[in-house]
Amino acid sequence: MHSDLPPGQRLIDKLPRFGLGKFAHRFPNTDNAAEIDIGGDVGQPVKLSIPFGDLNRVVQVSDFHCVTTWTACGISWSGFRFSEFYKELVVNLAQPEPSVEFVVFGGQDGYKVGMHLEDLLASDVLLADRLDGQALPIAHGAPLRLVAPAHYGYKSIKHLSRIEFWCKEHAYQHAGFKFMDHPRARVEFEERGTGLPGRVYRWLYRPLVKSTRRKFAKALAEHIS
Ligand SMILES: Nc1nc2c(c(=O)[nH]1)N[C@H]1C(S)=C(S)[C@@H](COP(=O)(O)O)O[C@H]1N2
Ligand SMILES: [Mo]
Repeated sequence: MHSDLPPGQRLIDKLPRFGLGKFAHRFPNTDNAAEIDIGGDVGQPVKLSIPFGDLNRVVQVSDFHCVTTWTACGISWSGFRFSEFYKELVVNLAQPEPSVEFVVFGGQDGYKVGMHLEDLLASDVLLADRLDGQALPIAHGAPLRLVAPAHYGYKSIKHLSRIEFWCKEHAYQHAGFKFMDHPRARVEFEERGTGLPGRVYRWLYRPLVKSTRRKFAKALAEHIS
């Protein structure tokens, strides 16, 4: 079963709370009703409330691949297809320019990441608000997160609060160093970052996994106590 993991990935048994160290101590506001701001090259900036009642709810079981080489298999998400969200809600309500190609996401914790619209329209890309049949926990991105299984986990933004649609590739402040981001970050092609071969990142990142997991778990335990 696990012999077909993507190149350089290793199986772990449970999805950990994870990310770049500086985000370990940042948490979403869970007091207010959750809304997503839509902006960029659009005719009408809008706020959309979660859950998106008009869209079809889908359940998807998929594997999750972190760029630091861990993979968690068979994660059960529930939410809305990004393609449907875009075509039904964004196009109708925000009226983006027809030539929109690039999307910048922002999280409540200050995290930002960009993706090509074409990659986001794949049928396995979700905006998820449930995990294992329960409301999405803080650990994994409450109130809403992106799930893009074909791309490294750093594209699957948690605590989503803002989406910008742009006609051209749009500069954004990546949370880490520039070499850590790849515009597509496809797992299949080991596009871990920009500038170095995919295999080199394995050796850079692998030693950091254990301590990062510990740091994120400890910060969450302190936050909820
Ligand atoms: N807002 C936000 N989204 C984020 C991160 C983060 O720190 N903040 N970390 C990214 C990274 S590197 C990974 S591997 C996944 C981890 O998701 P998990 O904590 O549910 O395992 O979230 C991604 N999305
Ligand atoms: Mo990651």
